Amino acid sequence: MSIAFSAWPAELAARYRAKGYWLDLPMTHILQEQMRQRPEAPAILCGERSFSYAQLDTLSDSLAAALHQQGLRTHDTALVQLPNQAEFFITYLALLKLGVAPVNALFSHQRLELLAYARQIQPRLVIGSTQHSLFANGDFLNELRDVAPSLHAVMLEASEGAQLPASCLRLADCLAAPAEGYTPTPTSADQVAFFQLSGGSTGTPKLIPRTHNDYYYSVRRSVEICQLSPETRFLCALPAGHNYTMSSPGVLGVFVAGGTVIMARDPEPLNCFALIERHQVNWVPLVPPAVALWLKEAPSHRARLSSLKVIQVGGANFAEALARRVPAELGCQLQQVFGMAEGLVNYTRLDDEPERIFTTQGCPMSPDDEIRVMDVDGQPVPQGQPGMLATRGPYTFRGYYQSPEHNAQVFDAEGFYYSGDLVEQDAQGYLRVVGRVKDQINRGGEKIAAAEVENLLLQHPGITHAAVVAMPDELMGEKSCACVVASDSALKPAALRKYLRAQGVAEFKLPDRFQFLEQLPLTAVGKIDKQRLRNALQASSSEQR
Ligand code: AMP
Ligand code: DBH
Repeated sequence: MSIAFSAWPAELAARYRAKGYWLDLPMTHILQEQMRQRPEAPAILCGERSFSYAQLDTLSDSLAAALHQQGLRTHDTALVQLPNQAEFFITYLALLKLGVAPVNALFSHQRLELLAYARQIQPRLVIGSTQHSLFANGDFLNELRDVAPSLHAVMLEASEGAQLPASCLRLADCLAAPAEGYTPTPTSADQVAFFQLSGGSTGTPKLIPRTHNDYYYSVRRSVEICQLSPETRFLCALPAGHNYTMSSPGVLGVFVAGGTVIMARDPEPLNCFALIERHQVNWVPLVPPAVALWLKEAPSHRARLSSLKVIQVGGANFAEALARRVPAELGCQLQQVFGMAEGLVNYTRLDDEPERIFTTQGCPMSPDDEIRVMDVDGQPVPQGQPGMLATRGPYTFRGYYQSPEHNAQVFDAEGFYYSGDLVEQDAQGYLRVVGRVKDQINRGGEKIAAAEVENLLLQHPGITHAAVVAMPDELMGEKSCACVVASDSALKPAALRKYLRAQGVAEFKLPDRFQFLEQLPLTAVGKIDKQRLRNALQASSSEQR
């Protein structure tokens, strides 16, 4: 049975088809096209290994065939957690061919995140890496099998001949298996191709069903705007599964254009500079803190960066002062990107005036992206005034997976999604992100749902109240502070961090600071007054300067 999701109303779907946005082709078409146009061109460079498009096709066929032999079928789901390596994309393509919809967990995710995803999708397959502590032995697999009993497991080995947990296949063996006669069976183009991850603002991490039609359109339109070509040499240094890295225009955009992706394990500048020089990289997406680090290191390495044409920056608020330094100090163009895994992506255009590029986060990529900027009473604000962003369009989702209550809160009756961002829109349609109403911390592009961390803290017997809020940070933009009322006066931050780690939450969600208080300030209606907490933290951080 196909995966249930909130589809677009027929009238809008018809419009998106009529305008050529939705092609009714599964995303496996991307690889088919390159097999026709340039099978021998290099698609991925990963360490000392190089993979042509033809090799991506063969390897993903092999993996799909091996998984089919294990009993996996169209409309099944999978939980995938792989590091930034070619195998991530080979696996993604194999699962598209097989019609198995994955959740691509970030490599930084831990036990709680993976279990939350597994509970929601009931996967029949997990693909992990023994490099990750969760899969270093079989304990976590057993735990996953309690949630999803008919689970097959495939592991990427950290090193050749490494010990695998019991009852796992080796990914390397699956990739080496012959796949003669294998015929792909992707899900149909109007069905779920995979799940994206939401940054979230609730207790449980939410999943975003993305269909072939909507996602493939978002990638093709991004390729047009970003003018990718077979000459594109793209550095993949942000987490590969992130929506930005994958689709804006992302690695999939490079595959659509027939260019080359160079894998980096993370955005650390010196390693990236070496890759840029060695492989003549000309395009790289980054988050703001990475740009700050690159700007710091660049002066002594300018010559190594001479191939760069465009640095994209998105994921979190990018200070105008830093934006202005990019062209002069990194020697390339800046593109600002404001996107979300839920859909809507805004870009500054490559031929925009520099002022526009430095001071806005771009405008919607599709002519059929509908944008409303609303006040708290549900009325549109005058142009140029800040308000809540609401949007719908040909690649913006219509509901989180299995979350009717949350969906009722973030969608209006016309199907507009309220992203929780405060924006201003100018007369040309360009957006500036000026704030946020969702209860989230944006730690340099990594999103933390306050409620998720608060729930974990409140499970500690020594904590009576907890409120997690953002505090300003020079490098990360924001860091997280947990304001807690403790019944145990001997409780220390180190013990609380250890407690959270033991619960199995991703490291980036651990509060950067703990503030012990006698009581939490309350609003008139008796809710925790987070604004007052934030103001107090802001005041104390500026005192420290
Ligand atoms: P996610 O839900 O994890 O996909 O994160 C999307 C959110 O990241 C958006 O709703 C914004 O809050 C934030 N974001 C993305 N790009 C930018 C940007 N260029 N400037 C400010 N915030 C951004
Ligand atoms: O932060 C994001 O989620 C994001 C940023 C830029 C995104 O999803 C995107 C571009 O597609």
